[in-house]
Amino acid sequence: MKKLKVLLVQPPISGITVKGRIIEPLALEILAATILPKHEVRILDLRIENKLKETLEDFLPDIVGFTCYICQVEIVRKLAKQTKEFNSNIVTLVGGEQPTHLPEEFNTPCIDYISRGDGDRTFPRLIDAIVNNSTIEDIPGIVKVENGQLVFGAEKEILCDLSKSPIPVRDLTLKYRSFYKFLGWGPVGSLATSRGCNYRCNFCSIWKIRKGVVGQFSLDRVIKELKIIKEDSIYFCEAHSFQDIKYADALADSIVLNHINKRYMMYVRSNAVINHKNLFEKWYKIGLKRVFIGFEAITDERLKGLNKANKNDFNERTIEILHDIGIEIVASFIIDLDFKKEDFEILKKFVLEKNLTMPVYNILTPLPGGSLYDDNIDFLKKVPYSHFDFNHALLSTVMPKKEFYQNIADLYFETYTNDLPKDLTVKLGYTDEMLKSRKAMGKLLSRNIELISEEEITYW
Ligand code: B12
Ligand code: SF4
Repeated sequence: MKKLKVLLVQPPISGITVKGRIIEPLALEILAATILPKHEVRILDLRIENKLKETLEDFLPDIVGFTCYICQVEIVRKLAKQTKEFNSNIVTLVGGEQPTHLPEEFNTPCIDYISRGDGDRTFPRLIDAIVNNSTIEDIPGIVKVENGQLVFGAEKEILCDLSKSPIPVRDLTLKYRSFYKFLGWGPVGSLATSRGCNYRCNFCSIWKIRKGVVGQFSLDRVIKELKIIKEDSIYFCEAHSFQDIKYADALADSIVLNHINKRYMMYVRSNAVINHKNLFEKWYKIGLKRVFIGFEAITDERLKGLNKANKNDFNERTIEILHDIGIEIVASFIIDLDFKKEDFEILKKFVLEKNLTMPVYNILTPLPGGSLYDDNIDFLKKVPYSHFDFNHALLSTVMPKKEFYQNIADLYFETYTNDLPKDLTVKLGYTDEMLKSRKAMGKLLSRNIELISEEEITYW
């Protein structure tokens, strides 16, 4: 079989406030693993080096594949166009979250194939089909773009048995790895212990895209990856890492047994913290120093409305427990479109009183796969994809738009420039320099929101 040159591309960062969060392109490293050494593969990370043209000239690929989230649709279409302009014989592919939801958005002459769902097993079959010029009809999730029409293959695959997923080829991102960082931690390596989520929050697309199925990687596999990853800091790339408590407990034991000394950050839910405090203490001892928690709201009524299956009391107690242990919390809150001045005030008071050190305020954003999106689809089609970054109010707000944004900007400013109690900063290991950069970050985040407001966008 002919050996092809395959270039896999991570698009540049779009939207705001994500500049300090660059995680290794796990999807591309996995895809590469499925076709190596049969074919030659390169990964181009455009978040770090803006060199599509140079790479095309230097590598002369036969195939170029792009991964794509919602806010990257326009940029990926543009990159595919540049690729075809360079050489129209290059076969272009796009896959990932957004093409899985809305393949029709990629129906352009610059794109040849769209991949929906997990690519672990389908990608090598697609490459074979391209080499052999054979039909894609029986390949799960593959869509061919043909004369302006989308020709669909078999139903997309959601991989449940993750033993079928190869280990990401991290050597392909060697030259970028020192740039992978996450909110002050870096360089950061990344891995997953699971895919999918058991919960059913109605604003979230994670469980929907995987049809509610959760898959778990074996403990051996995770330990193997931890040993492969050279970086001392690890980002667990998944919905949340304590879905299976027995597994999380056993993983902690294996980490100790294997003498792995790293520090970890992971997504968790507050009910896991409340119900398994001891496990968090155990994990803290082996390196868990930061968690991301979607608190979302601070009233039971709003939590119920989001189907979060959680209580505010849990959230409050979680903060106390984690701060007491010494684990930093990146706490995200949803700014609902019906927010009024008093809602902002109550939220600000809560964050300040609880001494949350890293709050994130996400504007409720309709995502494909969710009812808020479906109910407003005609209107949302007019909104640029680059604005789906959780920092733009895409639907109408109860407050006048400018005031709404100003309140978010004020929230960022005031909840980052506050002084924190000394005992807490000592527990969390914050140095004076870190405290200074926290304040600077708050000012920057606040200014970013003001800039969006000044753009005077009128969708509605
Ligand atoms: C890690 C992560 C990030 C990282 C970035 C990682 C990266 N490499 O870019 C950070 C934290 C920076 C981030 C930021 C954002 N993220 Co994010 N993120 C995730 C998370 C937690 C995991 C994604 C992941 O790596 N999965 C593991 C890989 C292996 O899976 P995968 O990407 O789906 O890839 C598989 C298939 O899709 C397919 N595939 C993927 N690409 C390709 C390409 C080809 C050619 C083929 C054939 C197949 C293929 O094969 C892969 C293997 O099976 C998910 C939530 C979740 N739990 O899934 C959200 C998620 C992907 N993010 C989301 C969003 C909205 C964002 C933001 C826009 C908003 C925000 N503020 O968070 C920003 C924008 C970033 C930007 N580039 O501008 C949404 C995407 C929704 C959508 N429809 O696109 C998700 C689903 C979360 C959600 N809220 O619903 N994110
Ligand atoms: S918001 Fe978190 S807990 Fe809720 S469904 Fe999404 S990933 Fe699961």
